[in-house]
Amino acid sequence: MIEVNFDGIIGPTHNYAGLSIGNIASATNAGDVSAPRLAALQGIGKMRRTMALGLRQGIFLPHVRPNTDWLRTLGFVGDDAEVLASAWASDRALIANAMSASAMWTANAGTVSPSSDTADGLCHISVANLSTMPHRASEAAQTERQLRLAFADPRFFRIHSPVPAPFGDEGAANFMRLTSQAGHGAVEMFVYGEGNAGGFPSRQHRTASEAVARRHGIDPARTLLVRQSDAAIAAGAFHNDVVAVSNGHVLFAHEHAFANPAALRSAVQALIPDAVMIEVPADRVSLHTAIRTYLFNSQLVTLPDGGMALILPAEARDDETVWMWLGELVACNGPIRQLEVADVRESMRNGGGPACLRLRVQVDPDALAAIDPRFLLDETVCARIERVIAREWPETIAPDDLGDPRLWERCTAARQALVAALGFGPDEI
Ligand code: SUG
Repeated sequence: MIEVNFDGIIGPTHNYAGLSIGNIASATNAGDVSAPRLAALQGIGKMRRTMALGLRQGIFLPHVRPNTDWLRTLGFVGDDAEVLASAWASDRALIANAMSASAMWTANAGTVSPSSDTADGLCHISVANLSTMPHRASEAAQTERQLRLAFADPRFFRIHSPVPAPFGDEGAANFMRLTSQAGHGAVEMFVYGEGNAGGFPSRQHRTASEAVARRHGIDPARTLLVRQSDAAIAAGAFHNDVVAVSNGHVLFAHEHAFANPAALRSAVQALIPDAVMIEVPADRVSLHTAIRTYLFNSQLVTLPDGGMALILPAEARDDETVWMWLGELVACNGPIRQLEVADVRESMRNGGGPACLRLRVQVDPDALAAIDPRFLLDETVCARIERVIAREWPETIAPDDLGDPRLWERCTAARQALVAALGFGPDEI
């Protein structure tokens, strides 16, 4: 199987509106001036890094923003400019929601079960409903459109519409998968939360996780439902991928990521006896530091030579305790051999690290050939995207700019330029 990482291109409306309760970075940076052009170029820079490591890279496009269709469902009428002006006059928060670039975090686009795990041998993808936050819930329709376009071939792929609200489903950010090196198969782990923790909502509901596993046709004997610890949610781990990441036979997690880590360990060992579980103890890296630096929101990837690398946010390198721990990790001759640092600070400031920005899809060569090639990246396409971003994306967005008709027009035109540059028709995506 070949793993393709599909990153969301960071859209021209990237801004700091503080929309996500329980996401400490989003709350802390609310009201700051954002830098959409820099943000998007940082995102492309990370994609270039993964390609340079010999990995396959894909893209998803920014959604239509401002999202006038969504505002129309709230009763605003007229042409786009009228809809936006009346929404701004009525409730600025609605415009903040309609301008959010949050579709960039494609780890929340959907949950992917590769064909080797499913009863019918197809790769199943469930679109996430993201029902907990309004700005994220409005993503599902456009996400579904892109997924159905990219993975249209029914010989290999099956796309499922979102699980109905209010069963919150946040996609692959709360999903992990382990595979045995010694041929013991795979295990899919669905991580959910219960109720409120420290005043923050748990966004992934157990019912939604169970529904996704059922729809994908995963063998119940190889499915684990894992409860996230309340302590992690209360400390700001609004998604499991803020405190844990898996790849191949390796699970890398914070000591306090799960409600019952001992039970998880023995369940994994029973199914994947050669699994390696690397747990970072709280007395080396506190939960608070792990969440501030996004140590675990790194991409754990298998390199072409079989070794594993962690693609970490720069914030993890900038913290002495985290960097020291990582130095020991790579020195100990375990499966993780290489550290790669990616600067995605603009995304980080809204709570999105390297792992949030990508959706992993594992495919065999035939299924890879069946993916719409416009969603796959190479150096030439990268350069083309960078030129569009450099020319069209706003340099900055301050909170009051969100009500400026010139910004609305500019962002609409910027996305249209990207859509055309990538070979999509104006209404195709
Ligand atoms: O849903 N931030 C996103 C960050 C998502 C990170 N994804 C993963 N962990 N996989 C969220 O909280 C902030 C938007 C704002 O405040 O304007 C935001 O939506």
